[in-house]
Amino acid sequence: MLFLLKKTDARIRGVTSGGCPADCASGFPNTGSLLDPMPAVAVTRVDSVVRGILARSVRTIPNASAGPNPDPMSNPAPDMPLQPLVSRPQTFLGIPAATLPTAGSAAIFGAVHGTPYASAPGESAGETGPDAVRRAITATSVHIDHWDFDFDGPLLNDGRLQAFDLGDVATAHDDAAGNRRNIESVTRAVLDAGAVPILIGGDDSVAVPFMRAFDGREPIHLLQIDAHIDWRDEIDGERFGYSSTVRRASELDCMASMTQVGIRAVGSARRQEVETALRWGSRIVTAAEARRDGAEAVADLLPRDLPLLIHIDCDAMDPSVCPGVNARSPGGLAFHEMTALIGAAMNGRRLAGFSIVEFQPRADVNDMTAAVVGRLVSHVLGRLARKD
Ligand SMILES: [Mn+2]
Repeated sequence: MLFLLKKTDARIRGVTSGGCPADCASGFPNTGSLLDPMPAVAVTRVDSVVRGILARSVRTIPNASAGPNPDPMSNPAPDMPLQPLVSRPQTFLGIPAATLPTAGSAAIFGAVHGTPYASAPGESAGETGPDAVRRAITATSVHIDHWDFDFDGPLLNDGRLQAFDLGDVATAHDDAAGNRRNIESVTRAVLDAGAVPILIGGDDSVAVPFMRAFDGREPIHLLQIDAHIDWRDEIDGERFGYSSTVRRASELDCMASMTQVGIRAVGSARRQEVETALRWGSRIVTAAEARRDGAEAVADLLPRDLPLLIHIDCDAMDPSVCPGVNARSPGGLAFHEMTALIGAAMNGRRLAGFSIVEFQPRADVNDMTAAVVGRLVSHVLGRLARKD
């Protein structure tokens, strides 16, 4: 019954989490038995396992906060049942909604909140990133079964790929521990179902629990495409914020190796972060190098014997392509350079998961970024639909 904790509970559990050496060693607060790694189960058992998680997660909120309620997720109405997944009025490209994907399918879900820095402003009322992407891509692509000229056929290859929209992970601006718990839990459930998780953020901190969900499984290679390396151990004491995503990923047992592409200009990294990343074994490919050498050459740097986790920060792309980000950095990748890199990376490699983060709707210009994010996710679907 404690799966989705509200603010007060989360604070209490955060304070009392010091007595959990295993969890504290990994830097995560004690999240209780529900976050214990789920046992390996046969696919036929997955459905009941996930349903069990969902059933245990339903929780009644006895008291709603007083005052204005711009965000129903952070201030639920009295007695509103909460689950880790919240269905949305529109699905991505009109694909079926589901709470449990089938084996071999692609499972798209949004996560609006992760671990905000204390200095970060709360989100403004209005459309969230995942919903803006759903609306923009569905409006511009019209019908998913129409001819897609990027793939010389319908996007999902006449049903070769099943894709589902799980809705959004239940998150709240001021419940970072709960957000991490829910994002990891939903991602683990998707992986247990044998589906490929596709996450739409949210800022880059939503990828911390997303990547953690891959731990305890097979070794993977991380392809991070970003203007920034995100190797800070902490900022103002926060270790799970958007500048620490790759640092936290590097600490996972499953993270065998990584390549960071599109890096440029100045971010949160100082000399010590660069040295730490290189000492760990990260291969850093700057935006200038990626442009000079091309997508195929960059993809050739990736191992062929490891499943690939592709993680994109929208600021990897040029602001003229993706203006809707918090940190616009000139000199980024063009759209066709990004799709070429995704395609070359997925060619001959199994995709373990995909995440795209840092789309900020209030900084967008006429839905440009929303459409680009939607189309990049579509490219991943199109590639998955054309695997052997
Ligand atoms: Mn970035």
